[in-house]
Amino acid sequence: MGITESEEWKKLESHKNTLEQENFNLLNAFNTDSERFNRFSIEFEDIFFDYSKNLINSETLKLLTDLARSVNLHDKIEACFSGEKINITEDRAVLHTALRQSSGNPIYVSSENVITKVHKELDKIEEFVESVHEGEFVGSTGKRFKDIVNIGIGGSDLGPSMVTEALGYYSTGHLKAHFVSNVDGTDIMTTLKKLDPETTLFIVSSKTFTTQETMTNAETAKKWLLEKLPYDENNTSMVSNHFIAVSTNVQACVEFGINEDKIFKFWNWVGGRFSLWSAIGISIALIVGMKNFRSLLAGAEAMDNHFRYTPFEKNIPVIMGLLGIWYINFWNAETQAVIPYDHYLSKLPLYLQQLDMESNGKSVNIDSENISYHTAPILWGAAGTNAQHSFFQLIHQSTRLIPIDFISFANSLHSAEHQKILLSNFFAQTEALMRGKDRETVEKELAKSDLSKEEKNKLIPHKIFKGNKPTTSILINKLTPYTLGSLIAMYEHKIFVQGIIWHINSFDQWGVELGKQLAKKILAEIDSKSYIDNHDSSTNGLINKYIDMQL
Ligand code: G6Q
Repeated sequence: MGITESEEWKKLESHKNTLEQENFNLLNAFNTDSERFNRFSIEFEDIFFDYSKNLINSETLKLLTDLARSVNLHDKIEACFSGEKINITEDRAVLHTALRQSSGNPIYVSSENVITKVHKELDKIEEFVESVHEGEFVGSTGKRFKDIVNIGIGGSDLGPSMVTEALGYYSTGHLKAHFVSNVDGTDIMTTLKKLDPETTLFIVSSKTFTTQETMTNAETAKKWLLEKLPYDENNTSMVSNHFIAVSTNVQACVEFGINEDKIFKFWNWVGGRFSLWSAIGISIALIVGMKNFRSLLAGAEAMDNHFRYTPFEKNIPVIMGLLGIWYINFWNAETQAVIPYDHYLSKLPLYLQQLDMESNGKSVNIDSENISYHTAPILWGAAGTNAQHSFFQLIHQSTRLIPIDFISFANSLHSAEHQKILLSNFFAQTEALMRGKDRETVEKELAKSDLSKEEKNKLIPHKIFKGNKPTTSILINKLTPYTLGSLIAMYEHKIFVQGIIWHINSFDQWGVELGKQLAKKILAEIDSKSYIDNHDSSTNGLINKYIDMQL
């Protein structure tokens, strides 16, 4: 029996209909229940999670947690944490949580204790970071590194680039980070222009070390380096002094010219989009130092323990996941917005797009059957308050239902004066989205204007805000490596919860794999320089136009 036929699902459907028939209104819900805020908020360490401005009541929460129990969510969480091969289509364990486990308690995958490997690799990263910071490991001409360039894409780029930016305040000041991901030559060329080869360290980050974009960019960087630096007999020291790699494919790294001791490993039980906690995060460690990197891991570990051991009703990722299910499957919400009111977190929506949509953008369940219900939301967002001056119009006044996560920090890293203004916007928006503005208020506002009655009547509907728009507020004490670690892990687990309820494999990405194969065939055809006729007429026509257009 599929989830949509279950008793728990059906009860939620009829409960949603009841709420709709009763015209459930958030403002009324607050007015008639003085405990609503306390009932629907959770405090975990420095994170305050207020979900009281959502279209729910106590019955909703009960029915949603019943749904979670009906799919044995608790056992599924345990299976994941203990290293069961829950990524069934790739026959892999899913153990990004092991990457931040500080205790030595063993976790076995194919009878190997992964925790020993994780701790050993972390120590190796630490030693390397120190050797760069101390000026022991230097460029081939003996100069200290000033810039690092992470060459990677997708999971080997988005996490490190988001976190490096988010933790910019905590930079040790030794190095400046650059990220090159796109195969569009503009990305690497504009980056190289800013760099001095003598003081640049490239990090080739690729789980497979075969990804077209990454390998193309890495080769271009190597060529640039060899052209710019004084010639060395066999070029060995130049490549090995300026390139390190993070990969599961050691042999390919060696073939590229990277010294084996400068290859940082991770393992196939770490999914790309969950890999920032592994050596893929070496650029983070190089920028903020190992102490801060370990603190990032500790924050994530704290969230792991909260997720694993807290009853569903007080469990932030479980509640987040269930709220998403509620809106997507029962209220037909197509999208989910995430608005960080913190400039450092500007890239968070981009990062979460991959995490959520690549994990749960599926239409076949783990029994290999097609499913009829929607899964991952279309996730989008941008930093507040900038977003208020652009797409908030649609959130306030369009016909769409858009649940939003508002994220902010009580204490600024820079200016308390600015923070007050920022946070007053953060609070005002969720209140306004809930309250709306009724006809009476608009009429009062227009009372003193010179407009005629007819003109006023025409204008009034445009100025009315229906309100009753759901939001969740995540207010955190301060942006630190630790709280950021917790925040990211919180979203990882939210996605896990939803994947379990939807009965899908959140840990494969065949859609992305397809993209990796498709272009290769056409590249070979383009290289042949003759007209193409073996595709559909549009694809043939476009490729041939491109051949004609080449200067
Ligand atoms: C992430 C995806 C994908 C992957 C990139 C890069 O979960 O699998 O985004 O990270 O395609 O792959 P490589 O690290 O193998 O270069």
